[in-house]
Amino acid sequence: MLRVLSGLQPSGDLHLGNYLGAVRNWVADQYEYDAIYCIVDLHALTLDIDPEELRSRTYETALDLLASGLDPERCTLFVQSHVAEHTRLAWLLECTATMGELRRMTQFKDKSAGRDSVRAGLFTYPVLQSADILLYDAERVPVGDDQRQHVELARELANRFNRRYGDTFVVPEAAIPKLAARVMDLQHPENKMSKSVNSPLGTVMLFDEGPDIVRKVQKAVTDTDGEVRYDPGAKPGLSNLLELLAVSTGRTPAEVAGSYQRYGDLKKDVAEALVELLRPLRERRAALAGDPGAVTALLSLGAAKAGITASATYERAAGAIGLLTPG
Ligand code: ATP
Ligand code: LTN
Repeated sequence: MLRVLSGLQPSGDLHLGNYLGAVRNWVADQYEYDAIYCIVDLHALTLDIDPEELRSRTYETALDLLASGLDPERCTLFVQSHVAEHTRLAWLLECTATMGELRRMTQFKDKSAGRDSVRAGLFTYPVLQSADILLYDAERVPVGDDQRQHVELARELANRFNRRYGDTFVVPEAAIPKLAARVMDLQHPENKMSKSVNSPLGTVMLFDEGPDIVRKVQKAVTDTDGEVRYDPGAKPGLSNLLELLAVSTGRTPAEVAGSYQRYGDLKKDVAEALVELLRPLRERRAALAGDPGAVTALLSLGAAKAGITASATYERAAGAIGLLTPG
C-alpha cells in the first residue's frame, strides 16, 4: 500500500488554511493509503516558544487533529520528539545538504527576515523535515502550496544520498490540493492565512464559534469593482472567498462565481458553508477534550508503531553511509 506522511507544527491553534490545505486531505488519505502523521514539536523550537505552551499545544494539536477526523485505527499519529530517529537521520542528511540550497529556502528567508538573532535550527529546519519524510519511505506528502520547496529538497536529498551511497531512500512527491492549496488571510488577501502572523480578523480558526466565522467573512477585504469573477491575481480577496465556497461545496470557483451578482450574497453563503463545514469538528473536539488520558495513550502507541519503521530506515542509512554497526 502506498505510504503517506505529513507533519504539522504545534505552534498555534489550527486555522482554515491548515485544514483545507492539509488536514482535510490527511483525513481522506487515511482511507486509501498507509498514512502516518506527525506533530512536529522539534520544528516548533526553531522560533521562540514558551516551554509550557509548547507542551500544552502539542497535546491540543493532537486533539485538533483527532477532532478533524483522523482515526487512530486507520492512521498512525505521533509526536516527532518521541521517535529519536528523526534527529539521528537529520544529522546524516545535514551532511548531505549544502548551505547554498538551504539559503535558497523561501520559508527561511521569510521567517528570518528582520531578526538580528536567527537560530541555527531555523536554517536546518528543512533538513529535519526531509528526515521526517524519508524515515518512513513515504511516497506521497500531502501539504499546502507553501511546502512545495521543502518537499523538493527532500526529493533532492534522497536522490543525492542514493547516488552517493546506493539505493537507500524512497523518493517522495508532494500532493498539493488543486483547490485551497493557499488559503489567503481575509484581511490581507495578498498573504497566506498563517499561525504565526497576528491577524485575528483575517484568520478563521478551526474551532471558532459560528457567529465569529460569520463576522470574519462579512468583514473580509474584497475590492471595489463590484464584479463577481474568479481572478486571483487581480481580485485576491474575492477569489479567496470563491475558492472557500467552491471547496466547501464541491464546485469550481468559476461555477460559484456564475451564481452571484453581489458580494454581500456571496459572503453570506461562504459564511454559512464554513459554519456547516466546521460544525462536526467542533462537536467532536468537545467530546474528546473530556478524556486526556486516552489521547496521551494513543500518542504513545503511535510513537511505538512509527519507531519500528523509523529505526529500520535509520539503520539502513547509517550502514550505507559507513557508520559502524554497534555490536
Ligand atoms: P506558519 O504560517 O506559522 O508557518 P502554518 O499556519 O503554515 O504556520 P504549519 O504547521 O506550518 O502551519 O502547516 C501545516 C500545514 O498546513 C502545511 O501542510 C501547510 O502547507 C498547510 N497550510 C498552512 N497555511 C496554509 C494556508 N494558508 N493555505 C493552505 N494550506 C496551508
Ligand atoms: N514544515 C512543515 C511541517 C512539517 C512537515 C514535515 C510537513 C514538518 N515535517 C514532514 C510534511 C512532511 C510546515 O511548516 N507546514
